[in-house]
Amino acid sequence: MADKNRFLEKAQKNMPVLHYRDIVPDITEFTAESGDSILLDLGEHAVGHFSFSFDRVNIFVDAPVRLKIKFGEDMREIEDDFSLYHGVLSSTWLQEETIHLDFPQKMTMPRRYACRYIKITVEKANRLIKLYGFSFRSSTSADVSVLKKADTTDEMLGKIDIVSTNTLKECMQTFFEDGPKRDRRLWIGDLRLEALTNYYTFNNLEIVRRCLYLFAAGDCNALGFLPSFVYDTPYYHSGETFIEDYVLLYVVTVCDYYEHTGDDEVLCDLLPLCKSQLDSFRATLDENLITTKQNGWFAFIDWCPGLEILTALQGVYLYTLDRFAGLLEKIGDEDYKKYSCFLEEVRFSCKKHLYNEKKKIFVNDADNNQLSVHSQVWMILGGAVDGEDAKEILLKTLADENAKQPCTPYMHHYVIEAMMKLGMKNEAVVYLKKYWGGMIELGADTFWEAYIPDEPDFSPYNDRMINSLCHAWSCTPSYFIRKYKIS
Ligand code: RAM
Repeated sequence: MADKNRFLEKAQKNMPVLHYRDIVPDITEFTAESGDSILLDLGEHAVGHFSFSFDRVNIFVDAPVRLKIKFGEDMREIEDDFSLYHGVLSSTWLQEETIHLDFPQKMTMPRRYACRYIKITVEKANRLIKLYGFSFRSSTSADVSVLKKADTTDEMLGKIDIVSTNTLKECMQTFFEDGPKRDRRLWIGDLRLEALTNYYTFNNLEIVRRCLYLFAAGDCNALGFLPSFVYDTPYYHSGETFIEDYVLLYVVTVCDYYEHTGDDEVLCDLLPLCKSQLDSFRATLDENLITTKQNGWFAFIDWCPGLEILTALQGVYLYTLDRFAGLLEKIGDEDYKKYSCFLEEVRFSCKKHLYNEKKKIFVNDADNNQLSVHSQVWMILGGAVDGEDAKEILLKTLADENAKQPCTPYMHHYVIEAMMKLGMKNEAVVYLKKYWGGMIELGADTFWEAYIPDEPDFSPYNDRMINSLCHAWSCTPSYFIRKYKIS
């Protein structure tokens, strides 16, 4: 409890400042009667509060006016009929309001929205009315004045970089949100990728520290694992979901932060927690040092339907052990021997139990012999295979129609990370341009939560309408472009 409070205090101390900007659409005034509608285009994706004024034209309003106001991250969302929504997440995320205005007034809508387009329909007005003074007050904790243009002459990469940094900017509020439309909370997997990209763009260190402490203050489950998300609005609440790979990636996020900042105070605060996460994970291993399915919680890896995750999860574990042992060695912590030894043992057992010698690929019984890009990528990142063998495995699986392929920018990030690790910079650039460039071709202002090029209606939640079109984990092209000096 003492630690929890101390961490929450530190999180509070690192509250980032929000920067506000008023965006005024081109249309200034709209005269309307029942049934009329107007479409406002902010010209960019924005997160914030919408306001407008309403008055009579000649005869006084006579009776309350009913407006339907819809906010869309893209035009498809504006055109969608939300009454047909049949997804698994709550329809209350869909951004549409019906409001009644009793008399002429300035209306500032109380809820925050994420949108580029706003459609106002006058559902019922007994007299001619006018709507005017449209304004959208946007917010972000990203300081855009520090952002430098990416050093690239490639037109598509330039566009991708702008859309990536916009995506990150929109998700940077008082903490790193996963998506400003939905779920509007702090998830570990998203945090890691946002923080990485932030180091190379806005470099706001406060927000990273704040997020690390918000998790450190979380309530662990019976096995000692951190929650995989926390809420912080309007007050702090530790999430009830526990995701195995996210627990590990928290440790990686601490390693990334220390690598970037050398901040001993934060490291000293969080080191015991990192050790406990790895130690708790170790308790899930069987006699062959392979992780086992846990009751009541799961691994995420990707939103790929029917994906078997065990090999990939084991790879995330290797990757984390590797990064953590490296960190401990660097700071002279004696425990580094323990984690490095363990890393070697687990790597060895992965090769023995998860690798198929005949097929020369990671396919095994533990994953019902399912072939996936995910397993190969994480085993490569975990160092279970290296060099030419690893390249071959990766390229072969990416080209295999029968293999499970990534469905989200989140997993595509790790494909590129694996390519970079193997020195496949050229392949990585082609891959990045093709995937993220595909969203650009489809008109993306910000990058999406899920995208499968040949399946425009793909949704992890059974209905595309609920997908987030500005999603934190898709912002990493800017990280790759800047870190690897892709020009
Ligand atoms: C969804 C969100 C979030 C992700 C989790 C696993 O709710 O898209 O970004 O981290 O899933």
